[in-house]
Amino acid sequence: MSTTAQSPLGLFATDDLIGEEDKAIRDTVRRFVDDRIRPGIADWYEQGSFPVRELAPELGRLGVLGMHLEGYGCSGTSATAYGLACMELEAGGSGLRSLVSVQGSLAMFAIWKHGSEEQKQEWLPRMAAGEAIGCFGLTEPDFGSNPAGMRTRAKRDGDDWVLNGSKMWITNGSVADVAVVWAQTEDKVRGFVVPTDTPGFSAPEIKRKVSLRASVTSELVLDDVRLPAEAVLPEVAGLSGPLSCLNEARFGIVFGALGAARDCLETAIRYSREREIFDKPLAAYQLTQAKLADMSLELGKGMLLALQIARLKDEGRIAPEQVSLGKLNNVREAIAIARESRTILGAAGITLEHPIMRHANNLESVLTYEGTSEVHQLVIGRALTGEAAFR
Ligand code: TGC
Ligand code: FAD
Repeated sequence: MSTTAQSPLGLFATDDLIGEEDKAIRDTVRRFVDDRIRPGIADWYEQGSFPVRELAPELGRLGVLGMHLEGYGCSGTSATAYGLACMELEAGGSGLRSLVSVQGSLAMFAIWKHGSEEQKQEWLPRMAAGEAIGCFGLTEPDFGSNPAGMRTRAKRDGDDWVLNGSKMWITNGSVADVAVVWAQTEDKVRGFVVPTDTPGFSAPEIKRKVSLRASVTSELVLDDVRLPAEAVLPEVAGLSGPLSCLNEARFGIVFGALGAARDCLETAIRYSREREIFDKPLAAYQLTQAKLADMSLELGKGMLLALQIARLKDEGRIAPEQVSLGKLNNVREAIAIARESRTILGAAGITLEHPIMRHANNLESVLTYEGTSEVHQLVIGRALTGEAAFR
């Protein structure tokens, strides 16, 4: 007997936990992704290109750039709305969510939280509108998980600062107008607002990626980059500066990864109902249903976790290790869902005709950036035991 099919998240009734305003924002972002991203994403992925300059003003008009920040042209939405928007963006592609995360949660947040009033006035309204693109340079070739070891140096020369060093794997680097660069000074790590047309700054693009192909990833080279005294972010010194920004971006990924997973699972369900194997739909076999049931469980549990983390964030009482719980679980489960969904499509699953393999490959980057799974396990381990086991 066949009955009406429900969506995986419909089964969990998670919409009941979301306010009307947040749902309306989510639905608007979903429509944008359907109209503007889905038609082109497979080609962009295949070509290894992403029209960041073209998309940024459209994302600005959509209101998602720095959407959870207050003032300076930002929308000032709830954290929940921001998370839900990330989910819809990543259902289109992790590269799209990355663009929005790096712009809003890393580059804009760094200036919004730690910048001077002049820095905020100069950059935030244009960045919220997508007229200026930002990037965030923390990782270096030899220091990813351990940014405390960074070699990029900022030295005083009179009133000026002079920066030397390099950053690696920087999203939006080659297309950015402004880079927030973290550098070691005589005493502490400080953040610098670097216009990318400053002499000595260059950002060669990293090619031959097989993950996040529809996303710009770059090296940043700082060769005697001279900046005025006002370029430093005045409100923070020490590693807590960049790490505070990572909390924001990691929060978006807690939801974002579920968007990619949902897209894979919905594709697998649709395909299994259409594909006839041994004279009946693939969906009518118990083995298929076991896979679909298990994947739906993980998607729904991930969503409940994400909504709880968003609730804590909206109430202003979220701790970094709680964000780690969500990032670790939801990215890990999203990859598992992508791989299992692919099996349901058989050979058809390996092409760009379907989004699954693209999502699966992208999620490998998502597992690594914004803190690897191992880093998040260690953050949670420290919270549980009181022992820091990073070193
Ligand atoms: P540790 O001694 O633990 O802390 C140093 C200082 O930072 C403070 N802190 C935090 N502050 C805010 N938020 C957090 N999550 C924080 N974690 C630590 C801490 O209180 C301390 O402050 P203070 O005032 O006492 O100095 O630092 P550690 O050197 O032992 O490192 C800890 C560790 C390993 C967890 C940290 O280094 C880490 O998270 N590593 C991973 C690096 C990472 O995630 N990089 C991401 C780069 S950006 C990116 O990937 C963008 S991808 C594009 C996209 O998002 O789409
Ligand atoms: P490593 O730190 O060398 O880690 C290698 C392995 O060792 C990992 O499995 C790791 O978990 C493990 N490991 C590390 N420490 C421990 C330990 N204590 N115990 C056990 N295992 C450990 N960075 C930015 O600053 N800005 C960006 O915009 C940005 N965008 C990115 C975009 C993409 C597509 C990618 C792939 C990366 C991006 N990154 C960015 C960099 C990203 O944050 C780093 O790749 C990440 O932090 C891991 O650093 P790493 O690659 O050097 O790996």
